[in-house]
Amino acid sequence: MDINLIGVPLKYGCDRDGAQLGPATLRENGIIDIIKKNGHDVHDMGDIYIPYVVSEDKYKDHPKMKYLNTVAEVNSNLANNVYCSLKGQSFPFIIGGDHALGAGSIAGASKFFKNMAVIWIDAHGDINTYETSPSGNIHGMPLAASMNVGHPALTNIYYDGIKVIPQNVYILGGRDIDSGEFALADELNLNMYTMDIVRERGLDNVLEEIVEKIKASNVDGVHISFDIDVLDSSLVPGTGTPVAGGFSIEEGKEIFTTLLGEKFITSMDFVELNPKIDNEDKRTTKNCIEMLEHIFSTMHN
Ligand code: DIR
Ligand code: MN
Ligand code: MN
Ligand code: MN
Repeated sequence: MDINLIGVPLKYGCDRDGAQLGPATLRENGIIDIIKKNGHDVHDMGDIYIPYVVSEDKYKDHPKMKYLNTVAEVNSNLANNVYCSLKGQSFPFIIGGDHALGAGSIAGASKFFKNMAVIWIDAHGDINTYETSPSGNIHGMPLAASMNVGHPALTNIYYDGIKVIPQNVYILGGRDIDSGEFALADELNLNMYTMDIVRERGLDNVLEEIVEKIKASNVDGVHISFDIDVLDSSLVPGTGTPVAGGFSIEEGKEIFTTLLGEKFITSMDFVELNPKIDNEDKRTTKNCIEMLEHIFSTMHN
């Protein structure tokens, strides 16, 4: 595979210092070599520029969304990088940074594809709006925005309006979903596979159903957005919002073995590593690297 690595050292979407260090930490720990040694061609596009904003200004643009205009602008620049990568026949692999960047990745990919699917792998739904968000953090809103739900500053990133239709959205691993998010998932009839459902039906069965549904839909691109907090909190203390009851490393690997094995994945995010709050043993970074080794060894050449 020809891979464009795109760093997005964003922290304004989670409002937590340290999330901006994700791309540098993954590069320091060898992500480029991991991609290369698995037979891929990699082009490190560097980091998307993140303007500096003082925390006193976080509500300057909107009373219920932190750093709104900055997050929107960064996403627009990311979107164009993703679009250009796909135009150049490269696979955009986006490393965060917080999950607000998902809106930019999806905007860029959706401009390239006629009809795309998104697999959102996360302990959270990320389908809040400023009206339902308990935090005001935009990293809890990108998937709603991509479906054209929420504030225009977010739904009109890169180009106006809907980026992915709700029937092409798959949410996997959710176990800390806000009440407004459940209401929206219901209203839009989203394909939501919460951790309760995964435990009840089995991960392999759930993955198989997602694959079958995607194959039966006429999508021409599939984006994976992987929030590392979908892994169990004991494995990822170095993420902003760890949640118990998550996937093991083996289960995380199984997800990618199945999904990447289908050869329909066309872009991917890997987000929410916060090296600043990791354990002394650097457990979160190590587990991220182990996941990345698996991802790039599973991805076809
Ligand atoms: C929470 C946390 N639902 C919020 N979201 C996170 O602030 O909207 N998403 N951490 O990954
Ligand atoms: Mn190349
Ligand atoms: Mn997330
Ligand atoms: Mn999350």
